[in-house]
Amino acid sequence: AMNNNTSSSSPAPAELQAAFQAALQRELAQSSEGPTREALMRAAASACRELLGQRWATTQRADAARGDDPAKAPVRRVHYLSMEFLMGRALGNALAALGLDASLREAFAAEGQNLPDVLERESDAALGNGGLGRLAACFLDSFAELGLPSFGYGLRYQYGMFAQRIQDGRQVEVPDDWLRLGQPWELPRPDVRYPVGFGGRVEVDADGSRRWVPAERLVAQAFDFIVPAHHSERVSTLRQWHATAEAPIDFNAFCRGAHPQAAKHRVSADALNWVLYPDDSTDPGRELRLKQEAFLVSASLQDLIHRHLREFRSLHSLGKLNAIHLNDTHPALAPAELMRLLLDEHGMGWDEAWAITRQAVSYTNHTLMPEALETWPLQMFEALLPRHLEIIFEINHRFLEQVRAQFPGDEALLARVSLIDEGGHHGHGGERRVRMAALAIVASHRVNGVAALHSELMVQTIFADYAKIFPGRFHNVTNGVTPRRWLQQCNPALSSVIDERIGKTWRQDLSQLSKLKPLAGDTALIQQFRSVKRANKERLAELIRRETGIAVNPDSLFDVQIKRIHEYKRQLLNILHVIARYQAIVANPNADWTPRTVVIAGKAASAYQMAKSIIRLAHDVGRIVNSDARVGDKLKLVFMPNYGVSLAEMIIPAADLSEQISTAGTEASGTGNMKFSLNGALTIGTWDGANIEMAEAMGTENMFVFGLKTEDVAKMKALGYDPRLYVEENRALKNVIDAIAGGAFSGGDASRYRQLVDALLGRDTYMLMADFADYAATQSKVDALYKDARAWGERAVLNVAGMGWFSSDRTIAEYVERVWSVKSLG
Ligand code: DL6
Repeated sequence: AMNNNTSSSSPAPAELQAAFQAALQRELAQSSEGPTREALMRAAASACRELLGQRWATTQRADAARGDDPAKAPVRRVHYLSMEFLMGRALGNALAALGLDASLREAFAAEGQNLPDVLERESDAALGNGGLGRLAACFLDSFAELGLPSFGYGLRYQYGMFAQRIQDGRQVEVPDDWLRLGQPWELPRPDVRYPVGFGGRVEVDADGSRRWVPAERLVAQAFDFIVPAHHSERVSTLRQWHATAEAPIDFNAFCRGAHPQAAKHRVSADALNWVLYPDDSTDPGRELRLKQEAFLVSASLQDLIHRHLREFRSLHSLGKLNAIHLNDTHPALAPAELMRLLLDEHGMGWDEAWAITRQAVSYTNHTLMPEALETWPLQMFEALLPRHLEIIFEINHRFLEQVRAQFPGDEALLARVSLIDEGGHHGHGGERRVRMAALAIVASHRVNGVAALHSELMVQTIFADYAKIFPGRFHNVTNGVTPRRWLQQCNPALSSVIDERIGKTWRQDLSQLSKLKPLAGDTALIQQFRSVKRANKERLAELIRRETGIAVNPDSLFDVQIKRIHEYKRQLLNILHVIARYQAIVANPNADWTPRTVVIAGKAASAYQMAKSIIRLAHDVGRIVNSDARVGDKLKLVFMPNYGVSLAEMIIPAADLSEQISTAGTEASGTGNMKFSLNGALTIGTWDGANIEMAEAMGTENMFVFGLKTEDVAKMKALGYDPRLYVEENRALKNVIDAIAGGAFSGGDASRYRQLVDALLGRDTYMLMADFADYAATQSKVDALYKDARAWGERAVLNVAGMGWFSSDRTIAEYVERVWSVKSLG
């Protein structure tokens, strides 16, 4: 019903050509370099941006009228609040969506350039860390495709995710100055600006009403990034806030010659947009991070209220017509800020404001790692957001009253679920803290996890108490990925092969892929899959050579693990297997080895020493293995630097084997797992996250599943797990550990990996030792199947055929149905 499927009447190429030529002339007028690839890229982007701007205005007009028909249930506008959007490049996607690839290909050819080379000149918008940020980007694509009235809200970081360089095998972080050459995509909205306050105090007026008088005021300025649908003229918007100072210069101070003093507000505004926190488990500049979160939330909600008043002239319907979604707890201040705006700025009473807030807000949790649950020291929070703290206290008071009535006498429960951690225990030095997840849960009408197992564990572990208090509030919505970017664009050759067999509609309705299932045994189809894979592997081999100097054989099995480096994701288990294989090859070089190229890529949070040590080990092992003449093509280990969205688009279509090997119960969902399978890679994986649902969809026999299950992990830990026992009884594993510990890969330096080895033999939190034997045995099954090209190819087809359910279009349709629609309010 939402799908406003005006059949894509793409603009006449002549009109686009004119816009492109005009933009190119502007580019050329600004530079003496001639029509470089950069100039062509920027000219194409700016021509597309004009068209998208027109579509944006049309979409907004249509959405504003969405409440007009009293006969229909009103459609709610979704506001997706996220500190991260990992967009990658936009030009290729825009051209595909607008149906303009062919005409621009010609325009570029006229300038002596080909399309892929021009597209490559765009820098990635890497305003996210990993899965959570990329999921948000896939969601924007689906918002547009489904015609959902929506805004994504984020921050316009000056520096996105750091660029990763490798020096002497070690990660070095360099700033990612992605705005350096300007941003051809963004549409500045100078008329859309809101004040955002920090600090100060709360004043009580004569009538008893409370008013916040902030000490510092910034101005949030909107920049829009427009995301096109592929099968309609709808667009979705990513609105990113940029901070400026309300008074950028203290002129008196300047005239006195006190320049730093004069620039104080400006510097503080700049800091807000300065960098994306590489948040994977580091302890960020806490206060600045809190300010960033508050800034995103306040500007976005003021924008929502402003738009709602313009469209409906009253706030009473705000909850019914707007959904506010929290992408993890980073924007969890939203309910407190919405309450403040409704109470203090718009004079609403508590009960109505709270009802509206609860109707509007919903929250997704993305990780079970307890250390990742955000809390803020109460003192810091109060200093920055005094009025918000008052409101949180009041929410908490009312909530605890309700719990007390529901579970009389359970004081321990009250302490556990309170929005305030009273600090009466170890950790955090006994200080009081505000629990953001608690606020998000209490203020939401729906809370969801991102895969079936994760959602189940969420209510059994971290949120068990809340699930008891609010049965019915917790749901699952399994993640998905956009098939436009992750198949159509990144793998045009495979897309054509699929088109030939089942038509093109899978781009809009991925469930169509199941039509491939009966064709899985088709020799010609298997052959086509194989030759596409082979071409993609050649392209990747060439890139590997360029980036690392390592020559790899495209006929070898490409075994790939790409994702953030984290202990729970177990890149180390992968490396241990590489070492074991290396030792076995050296011991028996003439055995019938299946040649393998193991590719690892990913960034480590800058303060995460263990993750950095794993990167270094990958390089140390790679250096020895790759240069050993006894090994040759039988085994290579490649670490590709600077993993990001664009690199993923190159690597995934070339993978034979996808490594999804997290300890069971630790990976909330995974989304890379879906992208690989969609591109015809087979998965070696644990019974974790969305791997489980993928295996069930394609048939478990079509995935290489190994290792402990979640219950086994829990049981073994309860009984007292001793990793040394596994090492003692497994000769191959012992040799691997001994080699690392003895300095075999570190030039005899036995100290380099001491910590790493100690962690494995001591606590082994993620149970690599327990899973090693089954992992290695399962890798041998992979070798055997790969030798049988036909059997392997058949499974590759079955993998693709089984992925129909994992489109982000399906995910978003479920959010609409169960979380965001008026209906879901019950
Ligand atoms: O839901 C998206 C993505 C999942 O697929 C990954 O399994 C999960 O690790 C990731 N979580 C994060 C950490 N977020 N926080 N906070 O990125 O979310």
